[in-house]
Amino acid sequence: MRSFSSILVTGGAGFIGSNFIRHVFRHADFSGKIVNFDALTYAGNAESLADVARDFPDRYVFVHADIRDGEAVRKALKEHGCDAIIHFAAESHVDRSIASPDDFVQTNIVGTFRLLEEARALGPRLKLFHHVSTDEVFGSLGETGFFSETTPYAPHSPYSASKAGSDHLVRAYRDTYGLPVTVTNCSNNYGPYQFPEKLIPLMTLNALEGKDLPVYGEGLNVRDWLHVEDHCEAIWTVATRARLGETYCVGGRNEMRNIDVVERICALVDKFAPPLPSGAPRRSLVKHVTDRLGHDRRYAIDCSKLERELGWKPAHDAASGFEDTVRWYLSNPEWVSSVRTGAYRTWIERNYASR
Ligand code: NAD
Ligand code: TDX
Repeated sequence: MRSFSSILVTGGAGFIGSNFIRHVFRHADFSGKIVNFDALTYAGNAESLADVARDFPDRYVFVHADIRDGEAVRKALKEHGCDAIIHFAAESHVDRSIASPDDFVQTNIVGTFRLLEEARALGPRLKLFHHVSTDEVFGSLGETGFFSETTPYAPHSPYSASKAGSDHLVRAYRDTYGLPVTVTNCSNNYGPYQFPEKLIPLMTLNALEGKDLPVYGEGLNVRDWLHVEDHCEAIWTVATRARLGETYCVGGRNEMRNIDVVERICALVDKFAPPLPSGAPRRSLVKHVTDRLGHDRRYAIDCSKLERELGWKPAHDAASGFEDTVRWYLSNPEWVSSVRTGAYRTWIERNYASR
């Protein structure tokens, strides 16, 4: 088992990164330090880790900086004696990549390159560079079959193409310079602290507020939903136990059509929130809208390598996972309003100015 004394986590103020940092502090066998290195884009919310900052003041550090800034990366690695990097930072929303691909190329490809260069400069001090990637690099499935570690790359959106580029760079640094890398390619995550542009929090909050629920096309596209805590445990398992150089696919064995996800959310919001003024069930808010350009039809992951070799299994079932998630968004209006208004930027300055 690999152990680390100080981990640089990039993108730790985002959805999965913040859940990961909390998971490692609260549930993993880890006594070291975590340096959360995040540029706080619209998707980064340092408030998502307020409890961690409070409970682990000597072991949690926040660095407000950009992965494209090599000097800032170098300084953070040196100052905090990091011996591992776990790389989440990315532009992550497919629709934004279609409207405006520039930042995706800059952060996901150029930013990953910059980080790899700084990782390489650490030499033997670096025990691990773990790269967090997506199943979208494999393209789209038909009615049957699954993505696995041997599926050829065929990305369709600027987002997935930029993630594919970053995956190739990471593996090139392994093959060329012997960088100690591991990679995970994961399916759609759900859970607390997800920015409400993604399907599940967007539909939950729109349903709560009686707004339209914009389902792309017929809503028949399929995603394989994985609870974010199961993903975090998978990353920790791979980071600490996988053979260096390996890739693992991570999925929830939980395929659902988008329309069924939205209807499930509507039923849960009807159950836990006050009724709409009209008394109509929330599913009446569903509005079929123009389809996403190049919309991948189906994603599904065969995660048997991870199950077989490292004994990981998703612990959350969809029924309770979806219910807990919807209830979390209904019970955290302050978090929702802070990510929507950008108030967290004031919060970070207030809370971290002196660190
Ligand atoms: P997110 O958009 O919620 O968070 C991204 C974080 O990265 C934010 O805190 C943002 O401030 C930070 N960031 C962006 N650009 C940066 C830069 N140039 N320098 C430093 N920080 C920067 O994303 P997420 O959903 O948490 O995804 C995390 C990772 O997991 C990404 O690499 C994504 O591709 C991958 N992934 C996500 C999913 C999913 O369902 N959300 C599934 C598979 C893989
Ligand atoms: O308003 C919407 N209406 C809708 O029908 C939105 C936001 C989405 N959708 C559909 C598009 C997808 O088929 O729902 C599905 C899920 O959409 P997103 O939440 O945008 O996720 P997706 O595009 O599948 O990508 C996600 O999973 C893989 C993450 O955003 C990526 O970062 C990750 O790599």
